[in-house]
Amino acid sequence: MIIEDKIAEQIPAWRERVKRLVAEHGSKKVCEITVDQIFGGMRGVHVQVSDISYLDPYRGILYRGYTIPEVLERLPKAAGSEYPLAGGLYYLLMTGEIPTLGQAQEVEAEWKVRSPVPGYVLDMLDALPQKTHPMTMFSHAILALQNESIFSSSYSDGLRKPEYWLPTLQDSLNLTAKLPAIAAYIYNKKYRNGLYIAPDPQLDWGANFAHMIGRSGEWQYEELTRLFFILHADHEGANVSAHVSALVNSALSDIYYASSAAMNGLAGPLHGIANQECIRWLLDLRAAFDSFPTEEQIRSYAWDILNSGRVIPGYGHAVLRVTDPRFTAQLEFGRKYLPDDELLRLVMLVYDVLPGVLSQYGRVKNPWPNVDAITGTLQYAYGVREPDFYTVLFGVSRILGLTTFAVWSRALQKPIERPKSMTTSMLENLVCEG
Ligand code: HAX
Repeated sequence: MIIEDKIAEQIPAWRERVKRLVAEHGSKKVCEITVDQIFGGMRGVHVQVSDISYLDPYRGILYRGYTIPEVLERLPKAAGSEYPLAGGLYYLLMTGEIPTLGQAQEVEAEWKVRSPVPGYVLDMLDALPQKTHPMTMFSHAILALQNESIFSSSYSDGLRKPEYWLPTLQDSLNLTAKLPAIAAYIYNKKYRNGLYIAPDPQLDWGANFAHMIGRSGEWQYEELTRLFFILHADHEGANVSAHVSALVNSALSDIYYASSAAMNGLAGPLHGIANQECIRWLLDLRAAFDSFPTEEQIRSYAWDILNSGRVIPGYGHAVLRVTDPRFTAQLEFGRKYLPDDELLRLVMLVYDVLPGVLSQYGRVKNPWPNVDAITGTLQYAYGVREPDFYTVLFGVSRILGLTTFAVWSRALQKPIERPKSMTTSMLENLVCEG
């Protein structure tokens, strides 16, 4: 398998590089930590090393050093499509190299073989109450697959540490292969009376999701799905879902445990669920006025929200200090295919108005839109009008990055994470002594 061969080839040099860095510079300080940071969500504290992706405050996410426009341009495309194959992206994340079309297709072919979802997972989903949130269903489905973990069974059989990464890669391929079908099953069960559509072996990973929710042949929606899955795949190693996944993995829990836990973090309104909050916010904004709102009306609507102490979803970011390039990529898609869509026009008008309001508000460090400010609008325009579901799509994509990180953590034999906590009195005493 090409990804496995490539990683095996790269491991000795990486192990040597990390070993040398730690041996020669192990006691060097990377950053100081202040009381502010301890109480302030550890902002800016470097706690993780990830070579899979890096979030640059001004260039946005870099997958293996490539910006979003570079990734969209350089990765091999599905036949007749403007957007990359997710298989090619997985190859890039895993190996750091831009694949050929053949290599991207090989990953897609691996996924097809591994894609069938066991019946017990579907039965388990069927047994959940209908009102269960799609993210809860998604997390359950991933966890239900845990009994299939090759890493866990190999570990029990005495797997050696240098080989931990191999079954982790197998688990990663097995899990990621099934994600579009799991997501489609959840969508159909919840919103389409349990409609079942088998995957189409002719279609790629991204387009197959579109097909399985009944969008067969809807070319633009297939394109949107491909774009969506590329844009959400990773956001460096220390955001909530990435950090949760890394932490759980560090205990040598397998990919299924770690990914399910990560999805529980992604389900928070300050993280992935923001995409469902955004579309609701936009629909509420539209509904608040009889006709399409003016700039002045949007401004006053936004101030009312801020003055009542609520956040405006889709704006702001802990790291980014510019418009999120993932927002821009989707805006370009919308401008091209949905120029007359009313909600998209509203997204654009809000984009004209809100950064000014948030800057004037003064507290927000980044007044620009993040990825979530538009994702729901595009889904909505193509008839996927169930906001609760949007974060599942985010999760399908994000697990590509999380599993890559896990494979490399095992390859580099990272230890269990165990930082240290302290009491408030200890901190008070320490500050007084200082
Ligand atoms: N609306 C209102 N207030 C906001 C705001 C927004 N969009 N963004 C930040 N603020 C407020 C913060 O709540 C904070 O207020 P307090 O001083 O009362 O604590 C203050 O401005 C400073 O915050 P910050 O340093 O600029 O931002 P944080 O790093 O603390 O938070 C968030 C980053 C993304 C959580 C924040 O901007 C936010 O809540 N945005 C809206 C929700 C959202 O879009 N989340 C999705 C982010 C992308 C993501 O992870 N997707 O999965």
